[in-house]
Amino acid sequence: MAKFLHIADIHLGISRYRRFGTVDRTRDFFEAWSDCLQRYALAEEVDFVVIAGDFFDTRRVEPQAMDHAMFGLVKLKDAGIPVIVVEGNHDQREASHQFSWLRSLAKWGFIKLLEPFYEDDGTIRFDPWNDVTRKGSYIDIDTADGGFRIFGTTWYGTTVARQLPALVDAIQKHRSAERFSLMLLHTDVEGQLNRPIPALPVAKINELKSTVDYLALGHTHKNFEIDGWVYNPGSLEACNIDEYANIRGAYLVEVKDGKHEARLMRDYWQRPFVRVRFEVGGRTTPEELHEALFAQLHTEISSHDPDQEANLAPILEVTLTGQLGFKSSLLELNRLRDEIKEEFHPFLCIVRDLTVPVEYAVASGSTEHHSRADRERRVIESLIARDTRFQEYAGEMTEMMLEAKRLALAEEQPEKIVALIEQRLGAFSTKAIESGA
Ligand SMILES: [Mn+2]
Repeated sequence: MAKFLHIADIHLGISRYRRFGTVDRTRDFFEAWSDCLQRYALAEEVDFVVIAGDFFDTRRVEPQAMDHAMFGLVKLKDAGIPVIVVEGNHDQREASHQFSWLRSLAKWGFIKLLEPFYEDDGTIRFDPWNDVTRKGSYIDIDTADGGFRIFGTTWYGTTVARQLPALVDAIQKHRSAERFSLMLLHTDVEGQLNRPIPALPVAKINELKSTVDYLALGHTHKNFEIDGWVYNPGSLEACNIDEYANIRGAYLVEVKDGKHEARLMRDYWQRPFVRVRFEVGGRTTPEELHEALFAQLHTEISSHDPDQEANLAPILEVTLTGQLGFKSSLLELNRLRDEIKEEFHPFLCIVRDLTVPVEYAVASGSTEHHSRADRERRVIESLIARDTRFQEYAGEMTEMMLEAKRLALAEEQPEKIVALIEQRLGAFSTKAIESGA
């Protein structure tokens, strides 16, 4: 029986803006990567490891992130376990550059970076791995229990559906009936997301089915599996708070007589996460709220002993909901957070305020008759309308803010979001000038 490990979205060197505020979580991503390898690659003595994109969080890799990467790659090399990698959107080389850290790691013999090549007329070409140039689009791995042929791709973004037929053609030319075939692809898949961005339709993926035995996906930071041949493990660690709710892990895959069995392994180190919801309703003073909140925290969570291992300290997220019984300016969130930290010693404390201030009670109205999106729109619009400078454009500005939020959720570049806001604000001020305001 042959065995391999399929991981994706390791995000080593996670960049500052995703580090949960002031706390540096870079090391957490290293711990997850290192522990996962120890348990499921080295201890399991797999024949190879595949990484389906986003090994690094950024294409400009920081020294610390490279150090973290090499710690694992050296161990795998010493154990004779090949590592096959494709680029993701986070670590893709710049189009105008010949060099990338992934290419360098391939050149130095620590990974096999697979990528398609292109003829002068734009036709896609799959070349076999060349051990001298250390380049290739597909590679053969032979194990005591049969051979594998692994095909690599690159990040296509929203053009993936259009690129797929050419990829299918190119791969079909190199299919080997005797070998178990794997393809590595970094893409979102339709129906697996809860955000409105373009993704690859399942019908398109099925065009690969006759050529590929195991489609190893990356990109979506939650686990899913389609029809017993398409697998997405999810990110190894949570890149943001919302990902804690997702099931994520690493696939340990066994192959025998052309049949495979993939198991999602989740029992490796990850930063513990604790979520508490507190309903503020009815408390008419900050002191009352404080007392009730701490009473609830004491029943729901235990304090982390600061002398104990730091790796066990959780991220603690406290969400305040409901209608505030006093002015929102009296709710001192930073002080609340500091006091929770003092008392419970979490690794990081996040206080989310979803309360409706007493002075805006009208805006939310009878909440149960409206969808969440509806309420959000109404609350934002009424907040904007309170400022007489923007009153007239409250509707348009609300749309702009919701659009900016949507782009942020789709992980668009901050520059793009700023450009959108500038452009829309420009349109408002032009209108304001025309109307003599
Ligand atoms: Mn990713």
